[in-house]
Amino acid sequence: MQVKKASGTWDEKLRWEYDWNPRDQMERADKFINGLGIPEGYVEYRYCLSCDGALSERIEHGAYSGGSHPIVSWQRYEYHGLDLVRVDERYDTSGGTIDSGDPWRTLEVSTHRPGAIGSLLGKRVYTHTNNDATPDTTEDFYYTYDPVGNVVSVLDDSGNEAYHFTQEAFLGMNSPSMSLAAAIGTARRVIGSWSTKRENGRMISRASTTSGRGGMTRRWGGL
Ligand SMILES: [Ca+2]
Ligand SMILES: [Ca+2]
Repeated sequence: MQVKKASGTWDEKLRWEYDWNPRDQMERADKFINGLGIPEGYVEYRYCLSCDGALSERIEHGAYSGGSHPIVSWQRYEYHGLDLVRVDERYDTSGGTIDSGDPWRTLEVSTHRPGAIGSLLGKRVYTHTNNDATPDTTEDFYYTYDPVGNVVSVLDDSGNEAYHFTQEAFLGMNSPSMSLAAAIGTARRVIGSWSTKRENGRMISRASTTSGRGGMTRRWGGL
């Protein structure tokens, strides 16, 4: 993205660069700001060849500091078939920087209807506020669908409607404009890893390497 200055010349404010693997999957996205040659941050993506090529890890590197880009988030995705059933993250037991030797803890566990790509039925979300693997907050969400498979509402632990969705007759979602995953506080964890996808008029949520319509979370290219 470039911004025009009063002089009529253009300033580069934001630029993304992407690397792809031989299977056409994004391996890395670098974010550059203000025309600088060193990225502001970047994200690496790893894929599971034995899981239909699904995204398996997402590693986010923060701002350049002390000669490197420290890892600020390292997440792992686990599947049953094509359904994403669990998201874990690495954490440092003493609050230090995240590295490949750090242990895992669970962020989300999802349940799906049976089927090759089963609708999401429920999700348990764990929030961690300190440096151990014991969740400090646990929330459950349940998904309800209309007869053709669109998400209608998300219920909380008590059966109260936490979020409600309406659909246009032809595939579009009227509301809410914000993403479903963001609404339940999981956007930070799944940014860049999920997309909304519609198949035969049915909205599904799945890990994907392609951006989809609707925007259940931010799409590829976002930090
Ligand atoms: Ca560490
Ligand atoms: Ca804890």
